[in-house]
Amino acid sequence: MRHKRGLLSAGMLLLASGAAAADTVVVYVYSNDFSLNPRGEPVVDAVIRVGDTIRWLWDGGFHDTLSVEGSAETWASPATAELGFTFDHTFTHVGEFSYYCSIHGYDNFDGTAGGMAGTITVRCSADWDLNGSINTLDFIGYLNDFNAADESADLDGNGTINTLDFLLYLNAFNTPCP
Ligand SMILES: [Cu+2]
Repeated sequence: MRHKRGLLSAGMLLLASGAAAADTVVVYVYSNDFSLNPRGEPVVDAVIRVGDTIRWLWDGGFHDTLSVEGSAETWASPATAELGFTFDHTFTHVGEFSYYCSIHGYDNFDGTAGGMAGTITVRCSADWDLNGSINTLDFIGYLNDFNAADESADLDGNGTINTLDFLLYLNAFNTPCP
């Protein structure tokens, strides 16, 4: 009886802590681009999951990062040339979000930006392979990371990977993705 009650409260805890642990993804800011790669390497825009944080890292030059007008995700960093300066924004909406540097780029006022500009693409949390659709491959991908005890499988972010993390993934997988 005691044991049963314990299981029940574990289940309620699970419902209460639906938010998955999230990653922080670094985007380099340099003259004149935004990229997952440091300067000199191919420019790649970030693709993340809902709840993840983008950390822009100043890597040379005087820049800022601003969301375009009308964006469901809004942020505005200070303009600075300080090497190693960082600015964080946590994304809570699924979609593709354009942004720009107001010194070397511009807002097109149609949801896009030009010049020194980039996009952050935000996928649903069950989209494990980040390809824009949720299917068996995502499930298998999570299962692989779970079995490999990969840190990314620790969805409740408590430092251990166990059944509760698996259930969190299952919940996300069964939740419709906009
Ligand atoms: Cu700039």
